[in-house]
Amino acid sequence: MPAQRTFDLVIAANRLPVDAVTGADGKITWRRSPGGLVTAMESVMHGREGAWVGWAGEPGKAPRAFTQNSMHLRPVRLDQDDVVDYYEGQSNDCLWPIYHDAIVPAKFRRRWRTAYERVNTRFAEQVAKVAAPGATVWVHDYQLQLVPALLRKLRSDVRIGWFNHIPFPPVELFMQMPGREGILEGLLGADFLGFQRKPDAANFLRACRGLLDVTVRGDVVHLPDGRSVRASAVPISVDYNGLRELAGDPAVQQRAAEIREQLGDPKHILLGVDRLDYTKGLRHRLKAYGELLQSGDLDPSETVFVQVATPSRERLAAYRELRGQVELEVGRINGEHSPIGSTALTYLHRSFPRTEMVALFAAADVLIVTPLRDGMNLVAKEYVACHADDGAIVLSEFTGAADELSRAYLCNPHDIDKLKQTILQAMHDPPGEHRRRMRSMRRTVMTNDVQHWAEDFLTNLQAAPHKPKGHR
Ligand code: ADQ
Repeated sequence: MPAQRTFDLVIAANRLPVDAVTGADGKITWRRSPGGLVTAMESVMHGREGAWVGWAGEPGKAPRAFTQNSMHLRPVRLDQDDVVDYYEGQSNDCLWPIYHDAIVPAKFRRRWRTAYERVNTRFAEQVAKVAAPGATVWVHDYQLQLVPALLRKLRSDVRIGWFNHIPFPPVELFMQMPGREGILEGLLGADFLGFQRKPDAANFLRACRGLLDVTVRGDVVHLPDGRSVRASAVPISVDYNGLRELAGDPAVQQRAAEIREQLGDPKHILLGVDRLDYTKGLRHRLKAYGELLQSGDLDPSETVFVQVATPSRERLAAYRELRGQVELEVGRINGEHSPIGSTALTYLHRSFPRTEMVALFAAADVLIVTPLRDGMNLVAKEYVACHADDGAIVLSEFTGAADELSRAYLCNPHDIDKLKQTILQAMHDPPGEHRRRMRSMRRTVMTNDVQHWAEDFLTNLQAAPHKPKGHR
């Protein structure tokens, strides 16, 4: 048997960065998934031997390992039971709601926890096989919180970092979770833990102090075995240059003009882009828009609202229910307010190619982002990258993005009256005000782009448990 190839940098994430495409002849090829994470990883992989360990997206036997764009991709097997219990159950019906303020109640099942441990062990074993001596391992997100400690047991020589793409909950909520200490201990197998916002890191440190026999000093957890783990904020961002280039492409600009025309050349285009998830505040947004039409503050012959709602987790009851509620409300708004021959609200429940998304961003006058809780929200940063001096963002205070994009029109989506006022202000402020706000936000996204984020994370990981020199 040939010796196993090993790599200096290993990424572990629930999903591989590629999607399987079955051709007419039944042959499977792999297409790079769109999105910032893949771009960021490509930039840090540059000139390094890198591997990515993750699920290929279909239950059953895992495809063989393969290389794509000089990255070694190693699929992890998930059986149907694993998909139901580890992925849909523990990850998305327990951890996801607890980590998002319990907007819907979390469910706790012992079977799900067992599956979570089983699948995390499988990930750790695969990483241990492909990591070179002394390799850097970067584990992603809430699905893999046990991997750091499991991996450390197998490979004490590697340097382990973990990044949480979603919020980390306040300790009062975190405490509800059966097996809560196990999660903290799992994470503390890492050398460095990265969070989207400072309050997320603070919540994690508080949970460690309250629930474990450890000492916490500043942002470092000191363990009884002498190891120390640092937890800090490293906010994720978008591929600013890539998006700018696309937005400047004449074909994309032409498409943006076409979109405006197809929408009837309205005075104002409002846009929402979200996964259809209860954390994103879609119902609050639709309520505000419906009331603005009802009161006559918005005229549907002058204003249209485009809501892109990407299908998401449709096997879970909470998501099916939300879809029903949203679609009922869309129908009601259009039934009551659409002029003959056009719609007050264009609802698009599907995925779009990157170029179409950029054209939509470019065409929209106001982006409306109203999550009740969101780790970061990349859509807001993407919109900034796609606009030169025009445009405006209504942005929920409960997103990670609000920390950096403080010149957006910030709002509390629970306060429908204020949300309505904020939408109107964002629409009607003079161009000079839009320009000042967008310029300031553009500078922020340009300097803190996704490549910067990835480098920042790895610098923190190398220096841990110390702060890198000259670091904030
Ligand atoms: P998400 O909850 O998925 O991410 P977000 O950050 O907004 O949320 O990213 C969504 C991405 O999907 C964006 O790049 C967007 O352009 C794209 N997208 C959305 N709808 C689409 C459609 N219909 N067609 C094509 N593309 C579409 C999680 C956390 C966030 C955190 C990110 C990254 O919940 O808080 O910002 O990870 O860490």
